[in-house]
Amino acid sequence: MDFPSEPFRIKVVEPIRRTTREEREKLIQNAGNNVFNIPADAIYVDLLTDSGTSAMSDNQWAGLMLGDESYAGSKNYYHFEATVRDIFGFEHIIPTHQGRVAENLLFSTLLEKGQIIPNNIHFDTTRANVEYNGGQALDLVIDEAYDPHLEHPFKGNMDLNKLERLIKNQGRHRIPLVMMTITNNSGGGQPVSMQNIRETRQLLKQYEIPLFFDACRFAENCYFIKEREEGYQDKPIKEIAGEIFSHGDGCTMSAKKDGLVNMGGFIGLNDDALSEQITNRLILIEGFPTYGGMAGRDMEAVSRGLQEVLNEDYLRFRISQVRNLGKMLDDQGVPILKPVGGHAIYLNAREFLPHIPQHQFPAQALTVALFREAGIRAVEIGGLMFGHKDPETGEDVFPELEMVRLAIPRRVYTTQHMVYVAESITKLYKEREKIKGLRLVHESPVLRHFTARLEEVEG
Ligand code: P71
Repeated sequence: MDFPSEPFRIKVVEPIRRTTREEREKLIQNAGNNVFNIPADAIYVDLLTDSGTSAMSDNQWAGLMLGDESYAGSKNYYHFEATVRDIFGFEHIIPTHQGRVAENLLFSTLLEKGQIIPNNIHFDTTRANVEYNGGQALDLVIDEAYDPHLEHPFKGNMDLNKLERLIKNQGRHRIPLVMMTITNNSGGGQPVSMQNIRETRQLLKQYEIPLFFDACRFAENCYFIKEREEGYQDKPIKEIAGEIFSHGDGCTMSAKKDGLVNMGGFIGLNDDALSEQITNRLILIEGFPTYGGMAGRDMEAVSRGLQEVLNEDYLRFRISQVRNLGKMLDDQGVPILKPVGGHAIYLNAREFLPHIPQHQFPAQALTVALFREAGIRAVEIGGLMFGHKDPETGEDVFPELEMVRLAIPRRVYTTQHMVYVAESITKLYKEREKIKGLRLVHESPVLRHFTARLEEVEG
């Protein structure tokens, strides 16, 4: 197994606490069997998200001290703008405090009611921003993405036949832009190939439809291209990134992922008129154009983080750490989504807990068991997150997949932590029939998984 060791050493430590099983029983009881309600300091290994949870480098921390908090024209903005332009190549760089604001600004400015935004798979906040602005968010990823057992090197690819059919049926005026999420988070952190990006670009060019990237995990996507796509083995990551974005008209980015920071984001784009419109709205809802929603020091940390994330030793370690956790689980027969993506492992809860019917939330039951047994926090991506009542029949509708996502924060946990996670899950798998299903006792009308309360079903 390719097991590159950490390309960093530890200068500052943050203690994490082991709780007793008794404590965890009480905590999960009080939390209504919902891990969102557990105080973070009672978690041993927190795999809830890889977003905003990165460890910054000494270089980034040093950058914070150089924060220029001038309202207008902060020197950190110019550094940020130059760095983003250097990597992404876009003419206009509009800072925002996180990704969803970039999406909000883009779609509230450009989308007209009844228009369609295709994507490989929209992330939740992208979909919500499209729909809130009266648009329709369509997922056009290749069919292979929906088979959790199928090994495919670029499961995030856009299905070009579906896209062309859509454009022909709807006409190009109903599609103000096409998005591509790299890597495709909602499909398991799967990469998109350069060939697919190029072909999508060529197709859209014929119809004069702009292409935008949701670039949150762009560096991880570049690493997969380097590893898996013919002709890229000897190219530096930055060059691969440059090629990707040269095919686009713009991007939205949550720097909380591959920006290696705890808060930050931006829009990059080439269209002067659109940039001006977005900037006017930015001033209304986020801030002056040279800071968006960020402090000067935050922009400095993003600039430095974006340079560090291109480092190949870092990316090799990062991608391997996630992959090796997957391998340790797979070797023990634990059912996971394959191939392993860039930022997370997904446990297949239906196969893990075949004795729990879907209406008893097997993925949530597994999430709860993981905390109770090992103090590990994951997130349910299944019936609790996506299930709903059909408005016409009143019947429960459940999603195809019941998954538990273990998202790995960047540069935070050591290999030994990953061994702990793998061993804990393997132990749980061996005793899986002891895990019981759950029943909802409280739910809110929207985004119920954040606040839901559940109880164990007896027997
Ligand atoms: C993740 C997140 C963070 C998250 C956001 C909302 C609910 C639960 C968790 C955020 C993304 C993302 C992609 C592809 C845009 C955003 C929003 N992901 N696009 O996976 O993955 O960025 O959080 O900075 O607003 O845990 P933002």
